[in-house]
Amino acid sequence: MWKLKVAEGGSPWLRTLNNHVGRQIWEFDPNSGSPQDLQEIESARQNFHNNRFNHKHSDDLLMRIQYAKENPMKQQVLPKVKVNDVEDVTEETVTTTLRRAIDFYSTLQSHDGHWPGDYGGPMFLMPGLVIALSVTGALNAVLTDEHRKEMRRYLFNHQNKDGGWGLHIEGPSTMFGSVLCYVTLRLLGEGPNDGEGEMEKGRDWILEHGGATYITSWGKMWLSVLGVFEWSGNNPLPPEIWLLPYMLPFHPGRMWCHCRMVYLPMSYLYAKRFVGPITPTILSLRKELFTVPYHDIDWNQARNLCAKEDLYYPHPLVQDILWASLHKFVEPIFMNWPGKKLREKAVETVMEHIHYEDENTRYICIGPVNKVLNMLCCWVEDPNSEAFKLHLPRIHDYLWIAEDGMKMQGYNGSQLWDTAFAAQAIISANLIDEFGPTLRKAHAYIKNSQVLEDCLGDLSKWYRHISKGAWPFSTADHGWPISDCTAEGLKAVLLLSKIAPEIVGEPLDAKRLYDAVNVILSLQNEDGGLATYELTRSYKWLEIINPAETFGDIVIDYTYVECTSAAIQALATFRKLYPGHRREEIQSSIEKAAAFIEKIQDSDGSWYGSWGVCFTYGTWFGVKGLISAGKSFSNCLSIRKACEFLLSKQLPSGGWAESYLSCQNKVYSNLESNRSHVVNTGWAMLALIETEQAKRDPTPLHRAAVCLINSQMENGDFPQEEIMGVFNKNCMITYAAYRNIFPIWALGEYRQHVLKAC
Ligand code: LAN
Repeated sequence: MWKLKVAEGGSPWLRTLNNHVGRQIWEFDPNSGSPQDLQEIESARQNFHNNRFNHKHSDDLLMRIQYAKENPMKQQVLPKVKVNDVEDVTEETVTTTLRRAIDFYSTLQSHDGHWPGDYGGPMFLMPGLVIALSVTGALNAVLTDEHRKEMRRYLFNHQNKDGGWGLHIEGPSTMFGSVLCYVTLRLLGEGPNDGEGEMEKGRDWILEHGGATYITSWGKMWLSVLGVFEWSGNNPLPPEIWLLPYMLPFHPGRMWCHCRMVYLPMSYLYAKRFVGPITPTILSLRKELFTVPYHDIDWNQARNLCAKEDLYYPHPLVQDILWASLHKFVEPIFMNWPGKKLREKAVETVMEHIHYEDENTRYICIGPVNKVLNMLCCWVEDPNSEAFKLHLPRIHDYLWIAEDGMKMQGYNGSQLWDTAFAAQAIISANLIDEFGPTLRKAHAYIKNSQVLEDCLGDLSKWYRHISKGAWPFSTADHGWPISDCTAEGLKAVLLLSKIAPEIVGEPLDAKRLYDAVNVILSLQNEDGGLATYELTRSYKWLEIINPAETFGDIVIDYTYVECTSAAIQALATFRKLYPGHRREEIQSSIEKAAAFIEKIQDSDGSWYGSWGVCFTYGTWFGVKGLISAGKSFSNCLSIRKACEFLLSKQLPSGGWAESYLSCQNKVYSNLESNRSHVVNTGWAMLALIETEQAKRDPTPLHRAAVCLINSQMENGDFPQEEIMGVFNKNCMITYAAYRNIFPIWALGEYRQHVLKAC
């Protein structure tokens, strides 16, 4: 049976700062699992498969099955509450719902205090891993038969009815998703005509849409590495860009860290024109993926082809001119003497940056894309290198298994983020005595995950911001500091510090709080807003050189309502407890941030959320930021407009439900069928409660509460509905913990601030 292991090492090649706190790894143990366990898992898999076209999101059941055995509920499960209308919503019904919800959610907490969970969603990540491992010959050594079987299960489960695969689990078929998933299945041992026609259907989709020459630029790069595409069919990624002076606005050091970190190893592979071994499978793929014989393909034309299904951010003409000139005139210089000398130097510099990133993240790397690219580069540099060996065990940090199969996640988890939210949600319910032990463990996790040191060496040489005092999104070993993770981490520890230490443990040292405040202040931009990991270092117009057709807004680190609001909330909470520390700076930072938030509000009263779906998420942050800055419904027009906006979107059922299409199209869209979604309902409720809606008219809140109470399942869990996370405007990502956190948080606030106040 598959077993989730938390906070364990197990390989001499693993490095850690804190005994692997937060690390989550799945291992297959053929000898464990009673026949009943195995039967339960098997039926979960069957159910998923049977309903896969209606319910595309898995329910994270393997973890739930395991944890139900390991951490049984302490109390007898209270009977489920059912309310027929707003009259039935009493303090008692809400309290019972909350008890059931937190009791259940506590059983999902692991011994190190965090809540493990699925962070899958995107479909283009596992292909990178499988391609990188294939070309290095390590595939079968790193991934067991069971891993590969579960990966195939996942890919088949997420094949769309039309035969193709999407960019993410809920998306329509794209060339990027289809070609990469098809190729991955082939590398995992599936024959071109195996199964019951699935492979054939996949191939048909690809060929009917023009064949693999129409894949996006990232796909072209992967296929070139694998040997089923020519490097001359790629637009140039010259590593020499790293040698240019930082002064230039397009210097990679000024780009968004994710963009910089992904194009860094890509430029190495491009410069080397690295191609893996040409095996019979590769030769066969060259026949399977294209509409014309491989040797007749016009590679120069292929550089700019892209299927219309994939085109979210079409290249502007200037970009195509730029790539064409680099391709025709500049590349030949670097490929031949004496330009070649400069290329060698550039490649060396790029490799230094790769090693720096690997070392400073203990080989986890900032994300799943640069993780596998860096690993491949280390192998290309030296197949016997220590660096490559250090990379291998960290692959497992990215893999997750649920009833839909094994997936590669968008990060090495969302540990800190979920734990910081969960702690705030549970505190809001004000049932501290009952759930003290849960909060104590969560507190420990948050304290253990703060980043205590800056990265090594001269930070500016490596284009790194300070990290000391920050919180990461996942684990301290990952270690990249993030503005709003720091803010949410700080908020959580500050709230916990107000509870008796006998219950929740000792509070964090003030010095460490000051460090966190320092990080937040250091991340505020001139315009008052905060971006994700660093300051905004260049201009919006740089987006014209974004070569990734499927992603929007990736070139620089933009300012976001979420990050800015979280910073205000954290600073305002801190100020109440430590009024003397950096008083004026904090005051002016909050004012500037609040002004920024007001400025970026849409005219309809909403805020666009970039990292959650979408206007309900952004508006929750917008409102909460302004209120934390001291504004209120009566003195702030922005807040009044926001309320009006949210109320106008409430569904007849009493809930809210936003579709991922809101993110792509930047227009509020309900989910089909007008059902409500527990997570959107939670966000909208939280925002409205914040504005003291209860004093004006509590009915919308009562109706929303009915909706959440009735959604709760028999065991206290909440249902997993549509995917609720997003990045780069167009790609969805799973936040498996949100289904528990936000109903708890919203009902908790509702109980305290609506029912008790009414
Ligand atoms: C994340 C995850 C966390 C997220 C929040 C902290 C929630 C957000 O408020 C700020 C942005 C941030 C840090 C974020 C940015 C984009 C990430 C890193 C991700 C969504 C996780 C995966 C994604 C990354 C870019 C995926 C890899 C794909 C590429 C296009 C490089």
